[in-house]
Order: sequence, then structure tokens, then C-alpha cells
Amino acid sequence: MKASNNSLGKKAVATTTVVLVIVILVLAGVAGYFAYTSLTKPPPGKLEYVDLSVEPSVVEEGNPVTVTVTVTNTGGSTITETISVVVNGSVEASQDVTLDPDQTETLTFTVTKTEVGKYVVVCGDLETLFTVRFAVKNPDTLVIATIGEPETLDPAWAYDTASGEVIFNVYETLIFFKGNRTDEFEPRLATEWWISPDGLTYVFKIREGVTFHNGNPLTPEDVEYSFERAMVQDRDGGPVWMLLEPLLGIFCTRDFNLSDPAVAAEVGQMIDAAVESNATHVIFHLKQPYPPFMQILAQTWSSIVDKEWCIEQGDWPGTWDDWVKYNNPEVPPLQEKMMGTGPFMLERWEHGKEVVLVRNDNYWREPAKLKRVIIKKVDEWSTRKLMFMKGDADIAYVPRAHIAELEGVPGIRCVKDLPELVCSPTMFFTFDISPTSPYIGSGQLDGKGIPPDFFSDVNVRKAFAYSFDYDRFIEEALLGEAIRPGSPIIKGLPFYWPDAPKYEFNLTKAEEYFKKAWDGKLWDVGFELTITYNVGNLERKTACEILKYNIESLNPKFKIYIRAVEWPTFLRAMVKGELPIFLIGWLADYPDPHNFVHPFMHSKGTFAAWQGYSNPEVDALIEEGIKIIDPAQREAVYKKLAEIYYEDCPSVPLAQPLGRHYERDWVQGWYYNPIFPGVYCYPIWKGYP
Ligand SMILES: [Ca+2]
Ligand SMILES: [Ca+2]
Repeated sequence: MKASNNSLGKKAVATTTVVLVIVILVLAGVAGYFAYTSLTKPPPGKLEYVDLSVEPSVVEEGNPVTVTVTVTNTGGSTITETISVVVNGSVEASQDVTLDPDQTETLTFTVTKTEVGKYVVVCGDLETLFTVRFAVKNPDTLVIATIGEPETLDPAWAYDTASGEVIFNVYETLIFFKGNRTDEFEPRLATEWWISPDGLTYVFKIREGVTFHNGNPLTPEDVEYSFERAMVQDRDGGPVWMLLEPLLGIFCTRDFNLSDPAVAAEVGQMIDAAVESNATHVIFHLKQPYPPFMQILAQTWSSIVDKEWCIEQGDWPGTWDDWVKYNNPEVPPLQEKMMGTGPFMLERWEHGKEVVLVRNDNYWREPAKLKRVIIKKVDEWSTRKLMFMKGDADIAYVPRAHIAELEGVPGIRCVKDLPELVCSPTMFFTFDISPTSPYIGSGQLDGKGIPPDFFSDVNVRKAFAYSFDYDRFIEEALLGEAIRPGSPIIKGLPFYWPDAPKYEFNLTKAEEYFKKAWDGKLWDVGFELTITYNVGNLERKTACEILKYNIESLNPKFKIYIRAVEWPTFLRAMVKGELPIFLIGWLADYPDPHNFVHPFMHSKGTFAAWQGYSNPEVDALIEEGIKIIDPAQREAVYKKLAEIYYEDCPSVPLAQPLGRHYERDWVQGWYYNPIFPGVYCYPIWKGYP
């Protein structure tokens, strides 16, 4: 690292020196925001710039601009030259100047109505460029053009980034990540906290004077209610296992037989006892030491809701006699509504179109600078691109396949190589597909479909893993901006193992495993299945196509169909076990290997449960790993898990991407934190600083 930094540094210094010399010669005195991109050698003739200035210093579309050029003749004889201002290729104004030796003259050009683009001042062989920027569109409103839309607005239910992006701008948590750190926290709805030396008790002092968007005051009781409500709800495939594991030592409330009233009462009591409050504080009692608990508390599932308002919406009343009624609902009462304490309030969610947030003017901190945030669902790249180019979108999701189209486009800023704590996409195999799935053809091993337990044969999984061209995928879909981890313990997490075993693209081996699968019957009869991806996600589409191409090339009886579906449809089909293969990413909830091995490998973890993957040895190792304090012992556990992951092949990580962020250059204040589900809008404003 250090060596390459040094050599880069030297190179940069050399280049800077050359540029500086030219800049000093040609542009002395010019400052501000202009991009002087083409500065060339002075002509053999003797005319030289002394000064060039552009007023105002920031030129926006439509503004008049004055260019003042001072030139001198340093040669030995009289010289005549034309100086002109060329706008986007055509001459806008020009003046001739004739200078005797040592004579200096200043010329002024005025362009009354500027259009966006490149302005070049041409004087003989010298060309100097400046840019007229776009006038800031909708200066109080931030428009984010993205794909997909939230699955829900209920923080206890939400477990996808599209939902999380809305939620973490409207609701707040006790603590929040400090800047771009994932391991340091700052106060939000709690002002102070204490953790007992045994790691089992967490105490938070609740901030006074905070109100919800309906005007109700925030109380410690609301905080207690928020966590208990989340655990009461505990929907299938939701995020609440992250609270249940540290607080109750379980992964799911339905691990108990809740239809037995005595058992239900006991579980209710456990939930109630785990979180307590008094007039000023909230206390958490953990079942076991759990180092990532603070990270869990800083995330959307730990959002604080208003108890009274929730009850008015038909949510859990806060009592224990019939709490099971509110467990794992079909649709949560807060599915479409929000009532937080955060800097923005929900104005509306127009399905299939946009979510609109408005500023909370009674926010307990200084109100946000933006009045409005619109998160638009624009699945078509061409439409999204047009919006972005015209400045109708301020921040846009740009699929990697299209990044070249935005290269050098004026007015667009790209922040590159953002380290992502993301394992995406990963190819998951479903071991027990729902027999009613529309994606398995006949549902039989008869060449016209697949049986529901198709992927329970490890040979099938390995055959698929060897059929994928990983390098091509990273090159084509991610333009090389990714690394490839062997296991879900990705780079950036403690105990990452760079040399973990992983599958390589090898069609000979793929054929070998396909021939072994289903006692040889699969190779003879063939199969058909459908893989889906969410609309607009070109990376996943490319992955599907690569898989289809290679597998179909092996045997004419192998057939893979690809279908694009809406994001909520995709999620629901995945949870129901209808997707034979699903490609999805995993964004870290907290930067610890436990947060990856649990969803990917534990029989009760998010993905593994959807897949129906279960290995008791794996479960035991995962449960052991989170409780160990000694790092060397922990490392051994996670190494073993990486080995088993390779052998069992329940899923295959295709890439760990390095991210990019695209915004109009008038967007200010955005910052990156790898744990964020989307754009955190509070610090953002629009304008040119
Ligand atoms: Ca309680
Ligand atoms: Ca309240």
C-alpha cells in the first residue's frame, strides 16, 4: 500500500508541476470553478496571455458572462492576431489585436445569454477552456432516480435497501453511525449510554424535547415499545432476528409453539423483560455478550416509533395477553404509513412511481436544508439517463454497463471505488422449491422441468458453480470493479480469508458433476427452469445470461429461461421458496463475519432459511463463533465455516463490488458510509459552493 502511494505521489507531483507552470504563465490570477482542460504551449510567435478572467466566477446557464483577456507581445516585431470566444464549436465573438513589441492590451468579450457547455478563448495556437454549468434545477428538492421501490415502510418489517433508504430519512434510532465509520457512534434519540463490564446490560438516556411528526412527545416508553413491537411482529424473513439473538438468545419467536397459550405467555414475558424503561432511561438485558449490538441499534430495524400512534393504526397495543395476534402478520399495520422523529416526513408513496418526503420544520436539530426529497422509480435506464442529463434527477442509479455513457458529461460528478460491504450478487440455490412454483416447469425430472428438490443434490450445485464464468461476469457487468470472495466472509470484515477455496469456471468439471447428478438421470433427460432477476438490474441480468449460455452449451436438453420481475414480486417469490435460483446481494447489517455467515449458512438465517439449507455442524459453529471473545479462536471458527461453505456449495458469491456514486455537481454534502441503505439526505443541499 505504502509503496504504491509513494510512486503515485511522485507521478502526481511531476504532472502538477508542468500544469502549474502553464497555468501560471497563461492564467495568472484566475481562480474559481472553471475547468481549464486544454492548456498548450505558447506559439513560436510572441503573443502571450498576461491575464484571463471570467466574471462571474461561477457561470450558470443563462447568466451573462464577461471574459477579459490581457495579452502582450514579448517578441521583437509587431504582430496581429485574432482572439475569439468559441462556444460549443462555433465562434461567438472575435476581435483582432495588433501589438508592437512590449505592448500590452486588454480585450473584453461579453456573452449575454450563456448556454451550458464549453467556452474556448482562442488566441493563435493558445486555447483556454472554461465551462458554463447548468443552472441549479429545483434548488430545494432532491430527486433520486433509482430502480425498484420499497417493499414496506414499516421499520420492523423492512429488510431491503429500497425500504431502508426511505426509513432512515424519516425514523431515527437511539444512536447513529459517526460520519463514514461503521464502528463509532454518535447520539441521536439517546444522549448518553453505558454498557456493563459483562456486556449484558445496555442503558440509554433518552433525549428530552423530541416530538414525533404528529407532535406527540418522544418518551422512554416509546423506545421500549418500539423494540418490543419489533420482536412481537418478527415476520418471516425479516430483520428482527438481529434483536432476538442478542436479547432472547433465539432467532425466531416461532421456534416456540406459540399456539400453546402457556408457551406464548412465557415468550411474551421474555420479550417484555428484555427491554425496560423508566421516566428517563431505557435498559436492554442481553442474553449473551454480543459485540455487534451497538451496530444493530444504529440501523432501521431499531427505529423508534410512537406507541400511541401505532396503537391508533391497529398495531400491537403493548399488552401481553394476545400479543401472538400481532406476530408475523400478512401485512403490517405500518406498511404504508410513517410517523418518525427524523428530518423528513412522509408526504406520499405513489406505488410504482415515487416516494415523496417533506422537511420536518420542527426537527429537534436544525431542519434539513432540502425542503423535499423525491425517490423516483425509473426502471428504464434510457429514461433515467435523460432525467439525469437534463438535471431533472440529482442523484441517479447508474448501472455499470452504462458508466461509459456518462464519462466526461458536464455537470455530473462521479465518486469511484467506494469500498462496499456487499456480497453481490450471490447465486443461491433453493433446496426445497415450492411445488407450486411457476418457475420449475413440469416439477418433475422429465426434461420439461425440475423436481422441487433439484438442488438438494450437491452435484447439481457444483455443476452450476463450475458453469459460471466469473471473470467474464466481473469484466462485463462490473467492468472489473470488483473482487471475488470465496465465501460470504468478504474483504473488509475481520477474519477475511483471501485464499479461501472458491469455484472457477470449468465446463469440463461442470459436465462431470452434471453427469453424476441424480444418479446420471439428469444428463440423459435434461431439465428446464426459469431464473428471475429484478427489473432494471443489469448486473443480475448479465449473470443470468452467462449462466444460461454456458449451461445450455453443455447439453441440448438443458434449458434455462430468464424472466424479469418487479422487486417486491421477486422478494415475495424468494421468501415463499418459489425461485429455483435467486441472485441477490447482501449489504452488511454490521461489519462482523457473523452478520454474513448467519444469513448465508445458518439454517435459520435469512437466505439459508429461504433456500432450505441446513447443516447442523454449521449451525453449531456459527452459534459458537459469535460468543467467543478471543480473536484467534474466532478466526479458526470462521475459517472452518469458509471450508464447509465451499464443500456444501449452498450458494456462490459472484462478486464483491467496488461502488460508484453519481450526482449532479450542484449536489453538496453527500457522504458515503458503506453501511447506509441509500442516500442519507439530512446533510445534503443544492447549489455551487
Ligand atoms: Ca418491557
Ligand atoms: Ca409517545
